[in-house]
Amino acid sequence: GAPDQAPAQPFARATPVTAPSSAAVAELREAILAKLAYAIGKTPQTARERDWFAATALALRDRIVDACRAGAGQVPNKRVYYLSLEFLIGRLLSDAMNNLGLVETTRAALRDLGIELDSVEGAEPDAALGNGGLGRLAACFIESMASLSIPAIGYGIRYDHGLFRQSLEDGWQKEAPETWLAEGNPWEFVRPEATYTIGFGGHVTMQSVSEGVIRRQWHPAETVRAVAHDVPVVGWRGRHVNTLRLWKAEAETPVELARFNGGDHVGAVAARARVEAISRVLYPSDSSEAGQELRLRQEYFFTSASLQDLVRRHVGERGDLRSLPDHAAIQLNDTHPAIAVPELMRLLIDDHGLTWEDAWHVTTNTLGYTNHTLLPEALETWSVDLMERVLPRHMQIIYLINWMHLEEQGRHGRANAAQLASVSLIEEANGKRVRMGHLAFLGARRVNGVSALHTDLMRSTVFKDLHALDTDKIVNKTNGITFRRWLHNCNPELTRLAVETVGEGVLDRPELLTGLADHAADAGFQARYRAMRRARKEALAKVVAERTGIAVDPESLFDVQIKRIHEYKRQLLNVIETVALYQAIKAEPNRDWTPRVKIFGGKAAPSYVQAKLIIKLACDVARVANDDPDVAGRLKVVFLPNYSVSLAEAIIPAADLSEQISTAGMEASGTGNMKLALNGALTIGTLDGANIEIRDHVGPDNIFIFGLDAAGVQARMDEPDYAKAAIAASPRLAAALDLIGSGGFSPDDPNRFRPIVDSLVHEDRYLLTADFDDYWRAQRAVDAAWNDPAAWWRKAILNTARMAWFSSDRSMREYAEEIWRVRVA
Ligand code: T68
Repeated sequence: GAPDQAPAQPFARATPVTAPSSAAVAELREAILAKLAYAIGKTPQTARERDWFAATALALRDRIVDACRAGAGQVPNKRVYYLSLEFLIGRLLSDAMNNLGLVETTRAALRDLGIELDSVEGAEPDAALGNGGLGRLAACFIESMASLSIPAIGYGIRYDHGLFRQSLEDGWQKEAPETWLAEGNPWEFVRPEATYTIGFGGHVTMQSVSEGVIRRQWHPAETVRAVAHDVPVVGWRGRHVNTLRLWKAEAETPVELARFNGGDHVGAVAARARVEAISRVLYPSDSSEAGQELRLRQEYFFTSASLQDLVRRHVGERGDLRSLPDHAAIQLNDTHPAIAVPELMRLLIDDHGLTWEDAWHVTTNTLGYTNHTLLPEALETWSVDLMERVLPRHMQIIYLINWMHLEEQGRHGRANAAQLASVSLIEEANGKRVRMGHLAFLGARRVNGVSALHTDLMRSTVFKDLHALDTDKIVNKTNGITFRRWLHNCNPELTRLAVETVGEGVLDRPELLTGLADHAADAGFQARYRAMRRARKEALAKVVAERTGIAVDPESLFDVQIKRIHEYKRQLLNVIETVALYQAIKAEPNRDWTPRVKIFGGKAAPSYVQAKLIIKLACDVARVANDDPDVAGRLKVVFLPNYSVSLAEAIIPAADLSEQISTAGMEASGTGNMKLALNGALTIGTLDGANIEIRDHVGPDNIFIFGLDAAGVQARMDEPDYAKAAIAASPRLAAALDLIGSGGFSPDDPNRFRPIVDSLVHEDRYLLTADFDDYWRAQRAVDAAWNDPAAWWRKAILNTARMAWFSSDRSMREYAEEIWRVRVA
């Protein structure tokens, strides 16, 4: 397989239940052989796994094109355009095979050729064009829209290098470039005819065209071409195909020939390197400010290309741009494409001659904005100086939008200075900056949060004053996950069990999973459910051994925390509890401890020093605990390097316990929480994000909730010295912190983890100390529950049975009805 990627699914798929016809197998086999010969230029004797993958992907792509052509010709009444700087799509082969109903056909066709499907699947690199939840959500949504036959185009950037490859050197995170395109991408179609010019910098001229009408024209100093690369996305049962259109930046002039001929070989391509840097690498920072000029250029680049593309399509199909809101819904995934507000205004007014009023009506009836965070450090702002330099015409439009917006406040008698300052697009506190969240809010018809709690907090905190101006604008759209990938493909055994128990209809209608609840207490059914989990744990144990050299026992409870490393997600709370457990076991080695394997996975932003130190701590604790004979057989700690979508597919079906322990009010939703609960892991979690809705669905007896709620967090933060008080009140926490702070896990550098302990004692912004004792209590409740297997597996089955609502099909239906106003069949 590709280096550092998860092995492919080692089990037979659940669908279709019937064996493929030999004619279909022969036809696909010949198609794959033809691709291998004529598109790859290899023979079966010279082909590597990667070549077989490419040939298989190309053969399947033909089938997708056929499915696409079946529906071609009609112009849909309305299209959804989903603009996202990130699409964390992972591998596509199993998606394509499964949705086309060709898994077993492909397996048999390859087997005829002496090739195993699993190894072909393992040769596909992950498309890691995203950081974490936000990018993965976009990938789930694009698949669900295709499955629901919602006509949609996803727009993003075709990064040469996706999220960095993480390795651990002596426990320290090291980053290396990710190279998913090194051997080409068989899924994509290059569309040079869909190329647009994107400008940067320069100046704006004014020209009086008639009495009172002034035309402004932007004259950029620099331009770059955006070239479309299309990846077809086939929906469930091949009914519908949508497009993911990713833009690549190309210089207008590949080489300055005179300079090159004059001997300046590097200078001759310097300008090219500068503009093509726009689509070179994905920014690796999540939920924190990137704040670089290149990032602003990326945002404008893909937003402008996408809007030019959809405007051209609308003009071609309908003529008049004033009808755009009837035929297009544009969704902004976070504020990264928020520059769409002034860019659409500019295109409509400057390029297409609409009046300001008409353009504003079109804009505010076409755009929707999804917010994914309320953390102050993650709210995007750009300095006015930078915006004026890079996008001078857009800055003029933003000022005019703001002026009209503030004028209107005055007319409604809401003109007090504090109110105006809070709703203004310009933040004046530390140098003038444009608030991109406010800009997106004003430009959108609907603004949504991603869980019930998060949406409530939007209304009561960051967007409080804007919300008061239009109380219908903010709506909730709780996140979802695509069950095709996160149940059917990644857990074929559980899927087969579900199909055999409640019927094949469950593949189309996840609500039928509720039928499993009738069998939750049945010993025979529990045995089959446990066998599924056992098989997946054995497979994961192999991966762990290969990647880390650590031997883990599949009999143990697999306790999993997989997500980006961030202080608010509180991996540190989990590590400290691990230390306390280690101390407790050593103190009383003969108690009946529940054997546990703590599994961590996740990347830290390369510049996030504290997050990297937390990874190092987890690895140091792992080394000490895993070598200590006193805790052998009771506690193992694993940090799996290079967490990715494909690794998640291997971990999630093998998890017994899902750690969702963010400080209440800080995790907008979470989506890994949904994937793990669907696969039957029990959640230990706070009342944060979608955990609350998960509890409501699975039932409070089938989840382990602990800690302060969002209101409790707010109140506690106002208490003086809350952390010192909590540590003083908890001998267990104090002892764990002492051991960490005094070098118990870092004898080579006893002060290594002082900064971690100090940050808890003196500040503890994420309330670890406040929640520690209740977390410990909840973990011991988990131990007790594990020791009653019949009760444990009943809870696990009830989790699977009751998670259907968290399908991204449900999310997409809600967006379609309430935000986009498109009909879903
Ligand atoms: C996540 N956000 C939320 N951001 O943290 C998570 N940010 O609660 C939620 O479930 C998920 O979005 C989907 O709604 C992110 O993943 C980023 O990755 C990100 C990337 C760049 C800049 C800022």
